[in-house]
Amino acid sequence: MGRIIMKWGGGLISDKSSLCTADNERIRLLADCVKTLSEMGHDIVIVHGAGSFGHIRAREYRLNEGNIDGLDQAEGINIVRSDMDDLHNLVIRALHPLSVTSHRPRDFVVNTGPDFQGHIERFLLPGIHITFGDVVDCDEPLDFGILSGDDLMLRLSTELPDVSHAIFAMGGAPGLMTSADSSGELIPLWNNNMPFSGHHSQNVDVTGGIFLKMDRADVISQFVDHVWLVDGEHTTRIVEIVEHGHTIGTRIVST
Ligand code: IP8
Repeated sequence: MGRIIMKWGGGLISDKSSLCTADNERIRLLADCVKTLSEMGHDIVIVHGAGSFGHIRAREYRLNEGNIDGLDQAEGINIVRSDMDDLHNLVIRALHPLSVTSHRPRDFVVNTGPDFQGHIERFLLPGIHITFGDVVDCDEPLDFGILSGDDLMLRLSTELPDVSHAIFAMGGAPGLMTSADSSGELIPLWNNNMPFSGHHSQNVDVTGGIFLKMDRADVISQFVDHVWLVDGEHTTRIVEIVEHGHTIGTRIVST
């Protein structure tokens, strides 16, 4: 059974416009989906985003820019880390009675972006592992920064052995769309030569939104057979990918 690396988008599991508001029902449904996949015998890594538990305050304290002279950001680092712990604990609780191994990036990662330093082997023990986008320490002069869950997806999907699926579960759309308005159609198969429509709320997100995600998904598709962007509100679609190899969503293929 292959290893499944799964991202639960922050906008899917929280209300992005309202500080620290989790969507417990969606978390429960995603957790049930993981239980199903685990019963099928898969090793699973869950990476969850930050949503309104991370982006709003990280922007307020400009944590994505690193250490800024004259600005007291220590309080912001503590608040965002503690809020991320709250969201993380909600996710872990929903996964009960599965036993999960949690990896807080701040405990094993230095630096941000796709080349962050950190031992990915810790995700190799059989079973279910879970991690998330976080505030991590960085080399001077930055001192700290924001590691996106999408960069964790990239490293975990390309460096762990036997990865059969990398699945990005998002909210708000069935997959990648030709246009953001109501005339938009789902793009069922996508490679990085093809256009797509995406909106990055630069006023909210401190990481790269859909453009970062598609960039990372494209790299992953060079290593992993099944790379998908799906509507995480329909968790049966995730199971369909694993059981049947197809569903309603966007499959990302390498060029
Ligand atoms: O939502 C961002 O992670 P992402 C992490 O996966 C924080 O991009 C703390 C804003």
